[in-house]
Amino acid sequence: MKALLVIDLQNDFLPGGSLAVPEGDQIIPIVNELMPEYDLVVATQDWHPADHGSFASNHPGKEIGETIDLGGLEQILWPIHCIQGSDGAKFPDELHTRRFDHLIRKGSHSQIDSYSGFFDNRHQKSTGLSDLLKRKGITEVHLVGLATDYCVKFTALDALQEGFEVTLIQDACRGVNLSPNDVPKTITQLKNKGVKILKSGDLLGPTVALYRPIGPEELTKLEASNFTAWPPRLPDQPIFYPVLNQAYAEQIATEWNIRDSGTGYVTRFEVDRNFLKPYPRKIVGGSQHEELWIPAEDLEELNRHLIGKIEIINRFET
Ligand code: VGL
Ligand code: ZN
Repeated sequence: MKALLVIDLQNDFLPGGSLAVPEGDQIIPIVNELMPEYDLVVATQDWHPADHGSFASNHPGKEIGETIDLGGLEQILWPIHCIQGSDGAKFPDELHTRRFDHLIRKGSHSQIDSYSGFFDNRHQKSTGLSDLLKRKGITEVHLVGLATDYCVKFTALDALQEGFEVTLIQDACRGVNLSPNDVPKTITQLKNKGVKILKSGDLLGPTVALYRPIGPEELTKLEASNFTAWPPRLPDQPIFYPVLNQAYAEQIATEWNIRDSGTGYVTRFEVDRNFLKPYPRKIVGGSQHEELWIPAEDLEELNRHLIGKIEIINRFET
């Protein structure tokens, strides 16, 4: 079983934030696309009290970027960031946070920093992440988020030590680069320790499986195309909404199609992933409810990008 660990993808680390990681915002759509592929998604959140020892402003006379001794450990001083409950500590609106199964907060003790999602920097207090993953049967973790050269790096190292197979998804991470080559150095160091370095394209297949609930009338039209094309939308249906989860399609088929026509069917079809990239994905209702919004006028183009036939995978009746 595989888990995706989404590290510190918080407003303060994004462009415009107090500790902005260059291009940090560019990873958000990639993380959104990756999350549905995993058995478990765990997010970490840097979560500091106002008097945190990693803030330069809490050490009069010290500057951001300087190093001090904090309780016997070397500590880099940062701008004020990710204060508990602040907007800067929140996740950006575009991130599909309803895909998170668990949230781990770290850095809450004022006298010790916590870069890793597993342990504080002294390696004394556990966040519970390792036990949680093991309890869920996870043997492999994939890492995305911010920042490559700090929190992602130390989370990866602890994950190895905890016995997980570890992969870093390079295009879904960005680093601070306090010194110009910190990110490439981090990547080399992690690779040498046994972390696999991949790109999101290596993990996301060439197609996306989509699901759509239908009633008997639409089934007849699908049959007429030998299950190779979606019929044109009606004038009052400006958008075609396939969904990304089988469970959600089944719920709609039972709640709506049965009520309207006595029978509901669930279809599954595969579409070229690149073709779907520009269309917005919307999370509606609960965490299972991810829809793709395709304008009716693009439906023929969608039909040209179907890979294989439209299948009927389920039938529901009253
Ligand atoms: C981080 C610096 C300070 C990180 C957190 O998320 O990488 N970096 N606090
Ligand atoms: Zn921090």
